Amino acid sequence: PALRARARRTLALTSAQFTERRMTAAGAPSPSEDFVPDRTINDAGHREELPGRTVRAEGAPATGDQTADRAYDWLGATFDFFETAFRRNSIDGAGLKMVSTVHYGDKYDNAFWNGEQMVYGDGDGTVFTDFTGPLDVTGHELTHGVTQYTANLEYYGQSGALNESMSDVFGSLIKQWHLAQTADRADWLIGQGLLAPGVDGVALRSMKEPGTAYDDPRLGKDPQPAHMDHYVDTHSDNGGVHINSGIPNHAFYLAATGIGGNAWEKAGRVWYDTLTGGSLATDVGFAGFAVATVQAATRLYGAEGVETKAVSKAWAGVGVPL
Ligand code: ASN
Ligand code: ZN
Repeated sequence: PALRARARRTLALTSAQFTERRMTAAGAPSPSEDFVPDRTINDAGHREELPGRTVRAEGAPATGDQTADRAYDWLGATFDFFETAFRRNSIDGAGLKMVSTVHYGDKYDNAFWNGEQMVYGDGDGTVFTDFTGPLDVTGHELTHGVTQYTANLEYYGQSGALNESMSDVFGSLIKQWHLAQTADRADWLIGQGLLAPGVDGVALRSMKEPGTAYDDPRLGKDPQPAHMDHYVDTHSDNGGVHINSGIPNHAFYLAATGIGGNAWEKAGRVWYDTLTGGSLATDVGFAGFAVATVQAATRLYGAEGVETKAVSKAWAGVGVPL
């Protein structure tokens, strides 16, 4: 634990972040203790049974299985991100144990949050590689947990697409934070490195240019719209949750790049406050969510703040009315 705390100190708040923290948390006692993750990595041994056999508990040495050890490291990075950026203590904000199962199923082509834990397939090796590979995939799945404990966005239609978008937004922010990339330098891809060699594509999704991540006979073409003019009305995929998430994803990209700097500091704070602030209905649509982000930005930066204006402009840019 001592080693771990020291290591995490190297990612301590910048003085600007610290000042902002003190201002936003004025009156509240300044937190004196670090939060500590409690991770468990299980191995399903290529069967579809959960939770599988525990191969690494918190603080235990590396297993030697790159997949299990990556899952452990990416859970740690995601935990550290939520702590550092938003002073959130784990998925539920109250130190929830983080459980993951790796080697789930036979050539299983997905990763998911099942309401209690994260689960990773190995990929079939021809279309997808190991789902523990990209940090933002872990960030995406873990953020489904954060959403479940906060706005609990219903997983259908627009609220479902917002649920998906929250996972992409914070998944991307975790990667940007880990790489110390500003909004203009980030690739804004989700799952870069997950497509196997030979697949015609760069990632699962692009927040910068939704609809351009892949175009391959085995996968089809990336179906994501970047604007309400191209909203996809469908009953499949829970009413297009992984499709229409391109619209709020692109709105976040526009807000973050419009503001500039580190995306997690301002745009990320606005989205985080919106997600966790308790004002959203579980079946909120894009328009209701957009209004809530402008309200959150107004509380943080004022109605005339450049940040608030960038948020409003971002929603206009994807055709969502305020
Ligand atoms: N990887 C997908 C996701 O988290 C799995 C799913 O659709 N349940 O959205
Ligand atoms: Zn998801």
